[in-house]
Amino acid sequence: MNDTAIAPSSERQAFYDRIGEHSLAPLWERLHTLVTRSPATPAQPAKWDYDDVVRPFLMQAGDLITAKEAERRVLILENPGLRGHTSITHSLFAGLQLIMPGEVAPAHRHTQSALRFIIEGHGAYTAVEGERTLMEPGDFVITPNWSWHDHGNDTDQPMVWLDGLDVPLVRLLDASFAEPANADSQTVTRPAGDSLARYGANMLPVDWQPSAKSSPVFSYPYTRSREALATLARNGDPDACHGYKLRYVNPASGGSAMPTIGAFMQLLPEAFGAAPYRSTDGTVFVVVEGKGETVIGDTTFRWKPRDIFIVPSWHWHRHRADSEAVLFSFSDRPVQEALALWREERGRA
Ligand code: 1HN
Repeated sequence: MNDTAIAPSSERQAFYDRIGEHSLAPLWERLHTLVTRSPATPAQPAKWDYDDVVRPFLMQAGDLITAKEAERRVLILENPGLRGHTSITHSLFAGLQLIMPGEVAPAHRHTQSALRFIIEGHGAYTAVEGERTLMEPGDFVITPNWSWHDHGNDTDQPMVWLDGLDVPLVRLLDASFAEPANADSQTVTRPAGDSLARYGANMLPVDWQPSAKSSPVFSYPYTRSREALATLARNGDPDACHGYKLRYVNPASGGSAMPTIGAFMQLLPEAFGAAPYRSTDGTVFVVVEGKGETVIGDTTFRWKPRDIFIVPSWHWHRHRADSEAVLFSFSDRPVQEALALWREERGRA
């Protein structure tokens, strides 16, 4: 596990060239980049300023192409260390999707799992398996893998949300299947709010057995998450690294809402300075409320509501809140936990 590669002698290089013609290669030239002492991701820390940079471009995209023509009008948040890979971390995709008034993003389904975190607009819908969910800023909405979904905006304002998908992970595993529906919009088969009442009231239908690994609740409204965090903040001390942090769960299993993506929401009290923290799951953060900064390695990223930033795997970082702040985040933590790979480390404040 040397850290430095030694240029091969011409005799060795000639050997590598000969074996290369037979689809063979010397592991000893590559071992040190594969089996590293700690994670060495090419992904870089980065921040996207929503109001001043991303939103204006998103609105320009709205003039260039319709949602129907694009199928999904999404600007990819591409990690500067992974250009051309359509990824924000090695395993995850993030993008911002715009639906203008009157538009529909046609129904389809795929083996990639998706989450939506609502950024702006009020009352456009995502339909999942025949049930529409109206979206408000701060809501967390899921589209489990292989579920039919379409989006529509019957309001008079643009609607924007963050899409988080396990697209790069599914690509790694060569397990992508997708299918368009035969109509743009799904027939509504269940009234809005049905799944939340059935599965999201800390109760489950008697005798119901889950048939999928994802949560039967499609929408986790911000009002509820925010209220829970506010109550926690009144009732006890914050965690030194996270403030008050909750994870979104599948009520049928206690696990993450979807098997491949974990999602979280945390409250940082006013003037809170977090202790340093790092973990192996590269994490995408969305600022919901408040202003502050996150120091990632040597770089300080100032943030405000609707900004998005990425902390790559195993990068020390610490959050500081000027005013009381709320951060949403997601990562591949459930995958790493299932495979016994996930690690974390806490530093001193
Ligand atoms: C997708 O199907 C959606 O359904 C959004 O809204 C973003 C990014 C990559 C691949 C598929 C959607 C996506 C996506």
